[in-house]
Amino acid sequence: MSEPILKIDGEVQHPREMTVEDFAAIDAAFQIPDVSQIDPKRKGVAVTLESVLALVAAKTTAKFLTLHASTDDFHASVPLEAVREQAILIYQFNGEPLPLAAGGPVRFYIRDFAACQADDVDECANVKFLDRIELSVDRGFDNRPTDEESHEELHRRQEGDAS
Ligand SMILES: Nc1nc2c(c(=O)[nH]1)N[C@H]1C(S)=C(S)[C@@H](COP(=O)(O)O)O[C@H]1N2
Ligand SMILES: [Mo]
Repeated sequence: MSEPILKIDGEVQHPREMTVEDFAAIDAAFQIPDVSQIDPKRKGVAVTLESVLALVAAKTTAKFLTLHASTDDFHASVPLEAVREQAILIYQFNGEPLPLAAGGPVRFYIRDFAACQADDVDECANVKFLDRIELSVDRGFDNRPTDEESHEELHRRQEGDAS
């Protein structure tokens, strides 16, 4: 069995940690076998957020979803209702865990994201290196850039990392 790659906790009945095998074991009805069909810039296999929320039995009191990437200390908190049906978790590519270069081992992806900073649920909320999903009553920690300058700087830094 491999290491857990994602922890889900907070307003859920069954907090848990998931391995890549746990993702792969989710029913085929909730798997997206080829994410490039949704967005040609993305690749890999995903499951719906909804299917993972069902596994942990999210409480009805859960109103916010906070996405934590401890690797680079990036966090986004979004209203659960706004992403519930849209979000997927990309976890695999070519039979291997999703590579870091693609935002792995787990990448949060909202199918209909708004332009950066245009909305609460924007492209910036597509958190890479996701290692924890926290459900909560109130909005959680969020350090997405709030102005154009810091946003550009973040993108410059990411491009620097990638090269
Ligand atoms: N962990 C982490 N996730 C992140 C970021 C980041 O800096 N760290 N940047 C965000 C921003 S601002 C954007 S616009 C998208 C960009 O995704 P892309 O590089 O795959 O196009 O990732 C988001 N997810
Ligand atoms: Mo962004």
